Amino acid sequence: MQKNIIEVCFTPSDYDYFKGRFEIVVVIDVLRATSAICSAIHNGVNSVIPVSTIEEAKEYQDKGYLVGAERQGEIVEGFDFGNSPYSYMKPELVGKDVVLSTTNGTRAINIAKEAPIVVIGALTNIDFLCEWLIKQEKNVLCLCSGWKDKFNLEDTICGGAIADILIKSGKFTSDEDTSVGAKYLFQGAKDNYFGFLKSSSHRRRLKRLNLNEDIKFCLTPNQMDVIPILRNGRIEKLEF
Ligand code: 3SL
Repeated sequence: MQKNIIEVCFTPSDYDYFKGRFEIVVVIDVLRATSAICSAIHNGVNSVIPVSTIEEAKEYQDKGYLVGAERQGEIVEGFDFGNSPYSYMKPELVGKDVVLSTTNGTRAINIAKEAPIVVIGALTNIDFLCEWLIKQEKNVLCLCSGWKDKFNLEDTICGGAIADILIKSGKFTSDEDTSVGAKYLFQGAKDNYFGFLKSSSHRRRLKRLNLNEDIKFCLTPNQMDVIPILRNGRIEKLEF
């Protein structure tokens, strides 16, 4: 039996080295963009429109959309909310199309948007997502959003976890050292993500901003059976 490929790309700036070989790209920004998007879609937001720049976000706001915008971990002044998963659990957002711009996550989604299938991955939906990925019988790339084109631990660990689960299914294999390294990091972190990531740069950054509850939420696996998928520039719920 021919196995499918699963690889991990550490940063958006490395994406050019991988792109074109994978039918499915899983974009990951554990802290916090893709965790927030999973929350939004799981809690009934109709769609999330990911935009890369504050200017685009502003244009949508002028058209009357609800818009979340985050830079450096903080809500950008003048916008409705930022990037906390809790902001997207509100009854008033149910059924709405919401726009989101974040430092790295929405940018990574837009970098991957030409791939045949783009889905959103986080620890919060990991098992459900992997179960679906295994059934697709397609090559999968985990694109880590990183931090400003640099490597980060939390996205890499999540990519390593996805690679580990897919390879253990017997239907996938990987070849790149990025994927091997991501799996090793996942192995070291899996019993205590919170402790393992204590000294990671973004965990420290969010802690300084008193966002510990967000961190705990984003590092708690399997809270939602949802797969957000990008279609025509909008992220919506994949229905089965
Ligand atoms: O970089 C991003 O897209 C964000 O997830 C960063 S933050 O967690 O909102 O600070």
